[in-house]
Amino acid sequence: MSAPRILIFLGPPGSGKGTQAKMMAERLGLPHISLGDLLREEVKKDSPIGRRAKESMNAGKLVPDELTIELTRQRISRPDCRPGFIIDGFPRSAAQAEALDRMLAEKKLDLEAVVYFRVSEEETVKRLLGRAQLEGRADDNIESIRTRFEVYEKTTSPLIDHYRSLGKLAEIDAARSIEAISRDLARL
Ligand code: B4P
Repeated sequence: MSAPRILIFLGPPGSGKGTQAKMMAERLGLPHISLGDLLREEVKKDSPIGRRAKESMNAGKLVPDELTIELTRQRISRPDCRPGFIIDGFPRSAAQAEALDRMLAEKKLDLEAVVYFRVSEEETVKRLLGRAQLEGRADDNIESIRTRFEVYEKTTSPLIDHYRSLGKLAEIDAARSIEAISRDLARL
């Protein structure tokens, strides 16, 4: 049996990591784990996690690490993750990266690669404002988008160097069309 394939998709809000993670997961027959989607489900259910997460999410801030770490731990322990998984939106902080390292080590699993979606703030703001008109997501408004970008720069972007130093980083020019990016990813 081949080793489980574990891929992390990392990038600023609106970089297309969610879009591409979903497509690649379908192509490889692996589960796609989106922390944003998992959290939005909790909010919809009005669960204790959802109630704690809602305010931070709408404001574009990170929800507390302990919630996302617990959600991730539960999700990756499900049997469908045995052949591997593609995770987007986690880790988003040094504490989350350390927790994920520990979870993988406990399961004796190796991280295959971290795909970093490189794109400017200007381009992603345009995309997210476009999505706001189509889907009306509570956090797709200009204030929340700016905050999400600031949080990304300060707390999440240091993970790029961390994974680069581990030799795990694969960088992708995410300022192009969905199809062009998808073609590049298929060659990974
Ligand atoms: P997410 O749901 O992850 O939201 P996001 O960062 O904005 O990314 P999303 O996946 O939606 O966008 P994508 O790049 O696919 O998180 C939402 C909130 O949840 C966070 O702000 C935070 O509060 C909380 N949260 C989530 N994870 C957390 C964690 N680990 N710790 C703490 N808090 C956490 O881009 C999507 C848009 O761009 C789409 O509209 C798509 O159509 C468009 N698009 C994609 N590719 C494109 C392309 N190549 N060209 C043009 N448009 C494109």
